[in-house]
Amino acid sequence: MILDICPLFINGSQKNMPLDFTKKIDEVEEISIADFQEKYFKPQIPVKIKNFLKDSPAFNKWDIEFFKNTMGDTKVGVFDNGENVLDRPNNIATEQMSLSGYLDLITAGPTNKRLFLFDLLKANKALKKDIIFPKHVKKAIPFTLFAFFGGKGAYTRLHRDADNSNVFLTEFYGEKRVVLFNPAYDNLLYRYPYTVHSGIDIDNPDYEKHPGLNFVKGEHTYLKKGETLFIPAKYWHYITYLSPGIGFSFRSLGGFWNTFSGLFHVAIVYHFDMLMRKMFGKKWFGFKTKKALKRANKEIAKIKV
Ligand SMILES: O=C(O)CCC(=O)C(=O)O
Repeated sequence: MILDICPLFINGSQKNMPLDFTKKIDEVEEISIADFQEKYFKPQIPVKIKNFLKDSPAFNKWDIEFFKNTMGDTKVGVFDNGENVLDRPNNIATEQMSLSGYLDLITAGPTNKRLFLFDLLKANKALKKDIIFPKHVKKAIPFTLFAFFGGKGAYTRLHRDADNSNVFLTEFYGEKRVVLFNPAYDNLLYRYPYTVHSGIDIDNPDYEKHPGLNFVKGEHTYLKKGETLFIPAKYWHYITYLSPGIGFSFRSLGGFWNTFSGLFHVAIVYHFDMLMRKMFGKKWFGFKTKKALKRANKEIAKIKV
């Protein structure tokens, strides 16, 4: 169990402190299959691998111009962090536009508009040949190639992935900061029940409202062109775009129980939550918020014993 008490709290000076995600994620230039399996995949420890996809044509090919020239007319769903962001499912876009129009927008200046889980292969099957899955990735899920685009200043709220798969997030253009938290912090990060996201503000935490954050420690890295981050199954992530960025992720199954509970979430829990949202609106969100607070308080009480 990784719960370990944050020293800021012990000193009694927790107010207005930034959240502790100061630990740096391990980085390697390249890694053998055996080392990756033993040091990172089996123990489920995050690692940044700088040249993981160096044999893939995409490594030197995918950038703003490439996407504009090859699929600029494709219609894409665009997300933002506007109203109700904490009570929104992550798969419903707020507006539609052409990919080329979107790329013009993010290169013109800062914007919080993002493409999230944009299904690259559905939009353009030919892209498949640009990616060669490294042999390190066992049980890769071959039909998922999700892209993430964002403008400078865009961010994704703190969440973990609903399908509980292992994620290999690779950046092709620009730079982003990625903050990760171990899945054991689920309650202390105030996950809304029936969802896989949290309402806490990582960059500006409110310790009075969310005292559980005193007990949470995260880790971080910066992802630049060509670099891949291995995010183990169920790890929480929070991503900020430091420049316009283009990345994508591929996935591998996260073990029997993770896969089963992930499928259960996607097939049942998600739809139950959507139904309750429709029926009870803000009241349902209020109920989930209270429940998240209760769970965190219970966890804090256990730690303090
Ligand atoms: O890079 C991004 O914009 C988001 C990535 C992400 O949230 C994910 O892989 O689940």
